[in-house]
Amino acid sequence: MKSNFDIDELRTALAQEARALGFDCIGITAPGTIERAGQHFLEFIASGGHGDMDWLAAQPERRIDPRGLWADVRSVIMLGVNYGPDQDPLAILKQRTRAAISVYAQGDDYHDVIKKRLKALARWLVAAASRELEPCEVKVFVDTAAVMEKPLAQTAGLGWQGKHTNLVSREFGSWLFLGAIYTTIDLSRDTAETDHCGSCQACLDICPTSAFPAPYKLDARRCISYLTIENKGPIPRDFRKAIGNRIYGCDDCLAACPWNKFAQEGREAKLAARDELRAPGLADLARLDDAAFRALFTKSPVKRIGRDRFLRNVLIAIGNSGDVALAEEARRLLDDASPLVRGAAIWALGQLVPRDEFVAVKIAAMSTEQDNSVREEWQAAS
Ligand code: B12
Ligand code: SF4
Repeated sequence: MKSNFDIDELRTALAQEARALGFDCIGITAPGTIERAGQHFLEFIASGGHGDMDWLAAQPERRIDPRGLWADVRSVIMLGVNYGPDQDPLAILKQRTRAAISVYAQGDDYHDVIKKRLKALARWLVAAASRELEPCEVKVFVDTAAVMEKPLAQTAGLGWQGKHTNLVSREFGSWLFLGAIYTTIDLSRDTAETDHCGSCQACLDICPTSAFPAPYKLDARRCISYLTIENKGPIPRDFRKAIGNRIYGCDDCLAACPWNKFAQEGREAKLAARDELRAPGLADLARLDDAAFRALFTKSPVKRIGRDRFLRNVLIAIGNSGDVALAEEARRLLDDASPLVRGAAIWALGQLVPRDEFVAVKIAAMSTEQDNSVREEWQAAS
């Protein structure tokens, strides 16, 4: 021991520093506290619930116990950033010619914003610990490695995993981004939070695609967040209508949670909704070329899916718009260079124009279409 500063004082100072850096909550847990969640994770992977997210299934030993990722970790510091919306996120779903982008993606990418803060806090910890107590090492994560952030946040006392599988906080409801710092120093632990869902199942009932086979279990393959963000191919036909105008992620189960009555608006300007992403018109989005797409979504997580997947999603929303005027956008995109976009344009057009008109377009297009997936889309649409 180098000074009178003890481990609890270090913890208190760490919490103050976290707050100053823009984190809204902090809790500390030990690496060996998520054994049951690890078991559930293995069951989830065995059932195939992760769909095409092979990265999620890879090296499970690293994910199910923090010591599998880093043998020297002694404490896990979990942090939350509130991104509570300033409007009802479900209101946009009624504006069918406009696009619904999920709350988390209307501002800057949280990975970038939070990672910078985690690094700053970790640097502070390394300096304070070695100055006052003993040297320590750190690693930071925000959805960037094999870390079970939600169960760790629960054992660190930040909230509990609700029936929609996300962490619910008494203070911030469903709207918390999570980040983690693993460290080699032994810090005092917080008490785990317990489940406060009770008999409520509002999140399960609202899900448009029935993605919950049971409370606390999500089949990611049915979740609109997966279908519009992670899924690289065409959107499976069974889910297209249910997607409505959601073009990037989904907030329905989060928004339905009654614990949101305690939620507050987020205080980080970088994560706040950009005006142009609150309710963009589908027609404008359908006209984005690659450069315009990149410009509109600079620093936004939406950029990650690229222009073609994005247009695929916009076309599904156009097909669901009920607005015949938008058929022109679909018709134009039948000639797009991307087969993914052409395939979604076929479906959209089929939803909006009369059958005889659609069949005439199909006959003309089939005479030149070379791509098998697009030809299949025409066939299925008849
Ligand atoms: C993969 C992933 C996804 C996938 C799968 C989602 C999922 N539920 O797993 C998809 C693409 C669908 C997704 C969507 C979303 N995601 Co996501 N995602 C992740 C990621 C990278 C890993 C999550 C994971 O480990 N999944 C694997 C499964 C097994 O975990 P699980 O569902 O939590 O499984 C638990 C339950 O099934 C339970 N369980 C199973 N059986 C049983 C039985 C009983 C009896 C009980 C009690 C429990 C139980 O135990 C399991 C382990 O805890 C994390 C970041 C990270 N590294 O942790 C972000 C993360 C979970 N996502 C996040 C967000 C914000 C979202 C979206 C809200 C985005 C959006 N608006 O579209 C949606 C929410 C959809 C939903 N209802 O979950 C945040 C959630 C923050 C929070 N407060 O919880 C995270 C933590 C990212 C972050 N750093 O902030 N996501
Ligand atoms: S994010 Fe939407 S689609 Fe996914 S589980 Fe929640 S309500 Fe269902």
